[in-house]
Amino acid sequence: MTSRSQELFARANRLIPGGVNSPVRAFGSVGGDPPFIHSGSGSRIVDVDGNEYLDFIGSWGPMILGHAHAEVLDALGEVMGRGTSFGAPTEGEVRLAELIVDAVPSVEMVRLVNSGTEATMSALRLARAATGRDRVVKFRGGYHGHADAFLVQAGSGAATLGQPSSPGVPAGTAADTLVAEFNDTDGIRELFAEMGDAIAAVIVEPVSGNMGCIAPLPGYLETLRSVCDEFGALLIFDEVMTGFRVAHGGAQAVYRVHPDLTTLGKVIGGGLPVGAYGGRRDVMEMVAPSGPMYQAGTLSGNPLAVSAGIATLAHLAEHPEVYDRLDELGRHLDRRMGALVERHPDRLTWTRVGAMGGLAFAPAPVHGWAQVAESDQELFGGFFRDLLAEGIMLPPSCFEALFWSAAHTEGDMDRFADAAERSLSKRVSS
Ligand code: KE4
Repeated sequence: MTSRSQELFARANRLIPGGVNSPVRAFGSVGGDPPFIHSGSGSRIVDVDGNEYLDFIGSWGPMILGHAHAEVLDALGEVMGRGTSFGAPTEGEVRLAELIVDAVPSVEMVRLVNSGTEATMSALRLARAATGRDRVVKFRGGYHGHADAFLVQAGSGAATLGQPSSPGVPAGTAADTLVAEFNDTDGIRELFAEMGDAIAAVIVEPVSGNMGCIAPLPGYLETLRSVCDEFGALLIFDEVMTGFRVAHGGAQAVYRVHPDLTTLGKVIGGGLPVGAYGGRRDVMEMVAPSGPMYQAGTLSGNPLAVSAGIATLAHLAEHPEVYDRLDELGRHLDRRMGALVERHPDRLTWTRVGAMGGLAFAPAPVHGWAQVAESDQELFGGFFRDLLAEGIMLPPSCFEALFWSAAHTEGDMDRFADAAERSLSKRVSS
């Protein structure tokens, strides 16, 4: 019997490349057809055939309060009755900017855009404008959205396609993108010694969430800060994923290293399309119309989108205990995943920072792409399908992180861990 999802996927494939509007959703690296989702509530999503899933994608990070949170829905309802977009400044944009500036330690001024890609693309242009230099350093397996400059040795969906560098990126653009290894302090120092005077910026996910979940080694972020200071480059923390997720102030609050610019997305839109870039006032004032660096957007700061972001960030600001709860759930998962790794030490590694985690199908230690690239993708595919069959939706790629929300429970974590144990005991001879 063809399910409604399969019927929709067949229709979608005739109209939309790969049947999806973002590659990783197509289940390309895990096999099978993706269920089409009809609704979500709390930690659950339901597909168009009525199948319910315990959700660890959380829309790839935004749904930190859980799906269909009442305060977010109420905010949307209150705004949409007054119109959805004006192309003129609105009060909500100011409120969202205040919530971001109040929370993120290094952000003095912020510009709202529509996606994480727009945020990182704009931050890079700003760093180039501020320094008069062209080169940017990113890290193998780092993913910063799909702007040309970043699709060089990228992580996330680009990695699953086995082509971390995309066709269509001009050679000249790729030549200005230098690729280093995450957590390799000697490597970054050597790179700067060789060409530091030509480097406009280093862009880094302070916790790498697009090649699983990889934490910075002690002192690593401080090294990035010091080499940028020594050579006059800007340090950009891409906190699109970690912002408001690993802590209210993001990874920069956890590791106490302040970048010059920060990019944000996901949680700050509460599930609607909002991105942002911000940081030092002297740098941000170069952005048009206050300065010469041009960046614009028809729907930037859209009143409907910012209302969901305001509701989400206001809730997080008013209820700091949410982060204690997210961490409590994470510690519960640490205990269960730790026991799993102990049973299969040569096959698995578990890492968690705040409310994001990653089960790498590679032996510890996993500090960067070199180890992640050795992941057993076939084993992950079977593991993913086993859990899906038990009604647990993981991110459909071994190069992604898991996300949970304040709506998840210890029971949800146990359900995931129990299913993981069953799958691995079936698939891995210990
Ligand atoms: P968007 O353009 O997708 O809003 O944001 C791009 C981006 C930038 N920086 C970081 C650190 C990110 O993780 C992302 C997007 N993350 C992926 C998931 N790993 C989005 C999922 C998808 O591409 O469908």
